[in-house]
Amino acid sequence: MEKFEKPIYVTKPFMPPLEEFCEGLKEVWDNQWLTNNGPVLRRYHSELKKYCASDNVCLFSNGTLALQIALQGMGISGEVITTPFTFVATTHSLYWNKIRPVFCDIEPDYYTLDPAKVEELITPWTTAILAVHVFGRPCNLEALADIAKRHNLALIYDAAHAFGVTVDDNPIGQYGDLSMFSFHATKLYHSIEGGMLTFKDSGLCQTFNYLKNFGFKNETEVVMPGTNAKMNEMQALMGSVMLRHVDDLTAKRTRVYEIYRERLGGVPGISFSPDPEPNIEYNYAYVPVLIDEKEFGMSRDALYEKLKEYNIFARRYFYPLLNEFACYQSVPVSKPLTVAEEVSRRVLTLPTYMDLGEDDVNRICDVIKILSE
Ligand code: T4K
Repeated sequence: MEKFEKPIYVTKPFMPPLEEFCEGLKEVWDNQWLTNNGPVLRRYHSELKKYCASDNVCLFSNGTLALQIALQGMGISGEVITTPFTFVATTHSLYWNKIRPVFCDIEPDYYTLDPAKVEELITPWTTAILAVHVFGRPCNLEALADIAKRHNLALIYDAAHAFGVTVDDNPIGQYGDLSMFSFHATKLYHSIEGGMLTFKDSGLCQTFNYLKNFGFKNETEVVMPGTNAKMNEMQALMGSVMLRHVDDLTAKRTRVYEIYRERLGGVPGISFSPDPEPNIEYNYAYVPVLIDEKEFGMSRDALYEKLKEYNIFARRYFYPLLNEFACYQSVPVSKPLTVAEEVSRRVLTLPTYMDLGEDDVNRICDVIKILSE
């Protein structure tokens, strides 16, 4: 089996038609306005409000700062129950707010926070649950909302992967008190870099706007020690142009996922998550599979390395678990993280992106099948 001529990465950003972007660039040039709540950003903001069916939408330079500011603006402190199976930025946002992460295990089907294990971790210092719709799969929304309500905790979702996902026809950002979306270049939908918060309490809007703009109320008044986390006009332009393509992007990733499922679903030692419930619209942003070393005949790590020989660069999202990183090793883990450890050891995220041809997806499957024999 020939190796791919060019590297196949886990993802590639979608570049919208250059004419569409250039048309917008002309406007930016004419405006001579590049950042600080410019006209393109204001228009994009309105487009997103409509898309998210929410009045409470706030834009940021990236998802990490959006989440950091969300926690600060909501006054979250003490301890927060969260997942170790996510990108480091989730926990870093707690750290930057001097909040102690309390790592809780995940459930085995969709790898999201396991509500059955949350309650036993609540202490008098717990102020919030920070759950992640990892790979765009919605958390157990009802169970987490019930726990948060009974214990008077804020419920915050890291929805970095979940743009475009709906539950009962509601955009996913409408669940919980607040959700953060990442518009990083590697995401299904992007604004080069970017982040968005959607939230229930409209009173937070003003606070977030202060926090992302140095705390300025006007030219002479600074009402809080904010930072600089503003989205600029180029990002807003890219985001706005990309919105026109989001349905096609999702359709393509759905098709890619289907091919992987069809071709690899029956291979011994490779497993996929169960299909979503009928009330959920996925975005199929990622293609995570679990490798069972015994059945597949090769460990996840061996497969990951072997694929590189074919110029296929899959990723081990999310390995290691966050509590295993040097900077979080001192965080005590009071309950076993059995499922998270197992999933993190076995997960492999396969390439998916708009420009990945169906022939290439089939070829990746052929390589994996050959390696399994
Ligand atoms: N919460 C969660 C759950 C997240 O997953 C993330 C980000 C955040 C919070 C924070 O949001 P942001 O602050 O980023 O908005 C990537 C992304 O950089 C990161 O945004 C993302 N999660 C994470 C899951 O993936 P890396 O370290 O894997 O990126 P990198 O540079 O290795 O890119 C992956 C592949 O994409 C490369 O092998 C090649 C390809 N690529 C990448 C870029 C940037 C391109 O082809 N072109 C490009 O421009 O983290």
